[in-house]
Amino acid sequence: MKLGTRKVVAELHVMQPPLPVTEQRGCASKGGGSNSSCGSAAGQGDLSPEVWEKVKNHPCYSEEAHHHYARMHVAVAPACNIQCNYCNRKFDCSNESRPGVVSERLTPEQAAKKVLAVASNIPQMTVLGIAGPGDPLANPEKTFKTFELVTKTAPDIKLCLSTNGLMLPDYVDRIQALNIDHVTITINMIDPEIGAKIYPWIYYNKKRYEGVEAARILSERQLLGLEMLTARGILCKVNSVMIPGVNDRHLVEVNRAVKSRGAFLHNIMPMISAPEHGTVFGLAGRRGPTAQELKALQDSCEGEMNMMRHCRQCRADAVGLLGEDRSNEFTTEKVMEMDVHYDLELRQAYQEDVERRRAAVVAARNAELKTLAGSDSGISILIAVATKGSGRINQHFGHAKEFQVYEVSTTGAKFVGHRRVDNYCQGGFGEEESLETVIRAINDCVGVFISRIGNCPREGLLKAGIEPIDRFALEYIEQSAITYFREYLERVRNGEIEHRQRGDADIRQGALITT
Ligand code: CLF
Ligand code: SF4
Repeated sequence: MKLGTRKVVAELHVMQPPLPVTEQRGCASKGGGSNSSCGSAAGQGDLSPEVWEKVKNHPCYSEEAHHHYARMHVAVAPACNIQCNYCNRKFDCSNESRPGVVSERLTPEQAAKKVLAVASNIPQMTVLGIAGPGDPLANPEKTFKTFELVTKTAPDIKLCLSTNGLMLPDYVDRIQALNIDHVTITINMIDPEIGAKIYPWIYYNKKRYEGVEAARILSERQLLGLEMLTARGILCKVNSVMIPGVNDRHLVEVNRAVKSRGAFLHNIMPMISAPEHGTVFGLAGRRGPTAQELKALQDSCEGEMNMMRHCRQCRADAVGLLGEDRSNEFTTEKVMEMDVHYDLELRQAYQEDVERRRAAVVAARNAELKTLAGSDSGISILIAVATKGSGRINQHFGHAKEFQVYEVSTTGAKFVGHRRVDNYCQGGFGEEESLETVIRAINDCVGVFISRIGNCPREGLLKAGIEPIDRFALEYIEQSAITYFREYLERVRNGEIEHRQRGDADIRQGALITT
């Protein structure tokens, strides 16, 4: 944006009124959570050495790590023992990215071979997760057999499990014995009346339960499982799906309940509910939250415990950095033909190099942050960033399938979310329709950082009041964001721009990724 002497109107993102705070159920931490900072953004200094060792290269448990390290899922668990009204498991859909969707189901043996193949080709892949497409603990033998096989052949890979929690108390000992150090439980309610609106039925102890009774059993089992795991020192993350009009306000209570039981991290995710997904909520026209509704809820819970904001609601067969999907490179057919050489030393050497690059990102951010020392301003802005990883602004506007969103203030640049989009440049041409969806997705941001951008989208963004910023191409994200913010404050102070509220933004409900 050319500034000159022209007065430019910059807008502040909409600040929602805080959600009402309900009565606290007790917050005696069992050691999992910390209020010191956003847990997923917490650095080494915020955590005990033991916990840091567990999270430092886990892309979901550490926001900082997610720029550098990858995870993979293997889809060995097809069956589920409950029904969620936002779920419809689907197969053979390679360009749809949301939980429950996979292209292939694998046997434990196929899965173990796939893990070795991916680990050999992507040395920064540090975590194997089993997350479906059904519930891993409704398929315990396949799940645990897979973990056993991987532990034998690739001992450096962290094991991670994601479950609805119904069967969790029965398998805690087995989880501990297998050194599964990270467990996610999806907890959407602690009030069975609300649960009855989310779960039509569960299947438990060879019996089908419905309504409030089903939700009560599920909730009791989830909270018991969480307590048993945290008592054993296993890091637990709680995922909650934000369903406007059903559990949105209630999730503040859920947050307190899981914090008091020692959960390390709380991940409140937007419900994905397009009618074409065929879910009960989607077909009924129930909408997911807007970007600012989600952020307001996450912000209101942040004082209580560490919040995760970088979840990508992955497929059950996702491979790669969060936000990228390389599963098509590792289909069963391709994996079975691969000549796999698992080289532990090579992986470790690569990861040492990743750590050096990561330390450089942090050092650059901290140095830049010092330039804001003494700045006294209540202003904060949101910016969007196109990145392919490594903490750098290294993606062309037209190629971005998602934008990472940072909140920047005098305290620094904080990752607060991501917005999935249809990439603007398709087949070498810009798509007007795609530009509109991009603008709607980052409408609450004052600017978008990209490595390059064409004239047409540049003009479209400017018209929408979003500044395209390509002068930090290939630089570090947080360092550049702080530099930009310092200059932004100067422009506000000298009257070049006026700082005021921007509107809300869309969360892409279709959640489609084009190949
Ligand atoms: Fe997979 Fe989940 Fe483990 Fe991560 S995903 S089992 S904790 S390795 Fe991560 Fe994906 Fe969000 Fe899950 S971004 S959906 S939180
Ligand atoms: Fe779907 Fe998971 Fe719910 Fe089962 S627990 S119905 S797989 S979202």
